Amino acid sequence: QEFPVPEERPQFPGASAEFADRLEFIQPNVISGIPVYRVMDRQGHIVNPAEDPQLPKELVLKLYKTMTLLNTMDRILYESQRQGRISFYMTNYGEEGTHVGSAAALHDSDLVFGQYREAGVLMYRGYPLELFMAQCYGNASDPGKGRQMPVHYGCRQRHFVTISSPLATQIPQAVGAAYALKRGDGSRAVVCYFGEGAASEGDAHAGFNFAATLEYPSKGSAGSSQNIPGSPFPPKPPRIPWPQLPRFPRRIGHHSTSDDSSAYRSVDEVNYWDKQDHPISRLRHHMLGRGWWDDEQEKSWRKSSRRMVMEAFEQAERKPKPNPQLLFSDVYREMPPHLRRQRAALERHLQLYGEHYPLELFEK
Ligand SMILES: Cc1ncc(C[n+]2csc(CCOP(=O)(O)OP(=O)(O)O)c2C)c(N)n1
Repeated sequence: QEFPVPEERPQFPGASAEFADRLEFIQPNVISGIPVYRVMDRQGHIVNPAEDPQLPKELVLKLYKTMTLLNTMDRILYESQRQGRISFYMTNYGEEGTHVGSAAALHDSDLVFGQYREAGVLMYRGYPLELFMAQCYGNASDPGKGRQMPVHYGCRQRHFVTISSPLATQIPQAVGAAYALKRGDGSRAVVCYFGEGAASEGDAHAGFNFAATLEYPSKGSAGSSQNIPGSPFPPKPPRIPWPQLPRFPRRIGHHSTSDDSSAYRSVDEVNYWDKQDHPISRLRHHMLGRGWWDDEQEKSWRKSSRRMVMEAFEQAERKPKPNPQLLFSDVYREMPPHLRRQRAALERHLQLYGEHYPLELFEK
């Protein structure tokens, strides 16, 4: 590809890769690095008109609003953790585009298996800010009743399987679910997200093998400090078998609130992605260029989205925590004797020593 200005050349600090403006299968022995497919340049222009998906304005606005809302929610919740209001948090910075882009390619009934950094997919499906916040605060409105770490969202109605911490377990699970769906009427697809770190787990290889040998329509999406979407999923109609699709966003935030990523990657690299090639700014340029957005709308959306996030945040802070007895429910249909004993022991303990705990903050 020719570049009119040097700044437009591919700049992937720490890696060499060319841009490609067509999607095609590659032979690993004939190329030096995997080219990066892109439709839009940094200024928001469509590079090859033949590849323009011609998305309608309403959809583009929804993509943009979801990405920026996610960004705002991340900032508030990250700060909440730093202030000791919640125990832990993981931001989605830099990966917003892959979340909404992949979510928009799916049917809302397609099943999602995430890693832990895909809140944008759930947000795109309309998961309310109040429930994101309730989960992170582990309050009485949290559907998981406070029994999971923050960011371990799940929503049955939105077909988003609850996040589990052990890396890569979602991969064989997603493949198993895809097999079940294939044996059914085949009308739904499964998408599975994982990071390149998770892809080193044995579970990932087991999952890939089953997906390949049982011939699922499957798409893989790994996300990370270098992300690849990987998942059993075909895109919206017509459904085409789509194997692993690597995507290359950059995780701009630290891995989690327990991490300082400057210990293992350069700050310059992260700044480059944040300041020069951010998916949000690229889409904003595109919308401005099309006359679909202006500075006034940007200002008012920033203000109103921040207000929405702050309202949900204040509401989550005010809510009590779930009743501690709920700690023991929902794992088994019938509570086994050892859990009954533990629950009774907790009750006795709180009767005797309850004054030493902030029980007034919990639901009775
Ligand atoms: C089986 C297992 N080992 C280790 C961990 C601790 N751990 C949590 S996230 C993580 C890094 C995963 O990296 P990657 O998949 O690239 O995703 P990223 O967080 O960079 O987006 C590790 C080692 C874990 N959760 N599970």
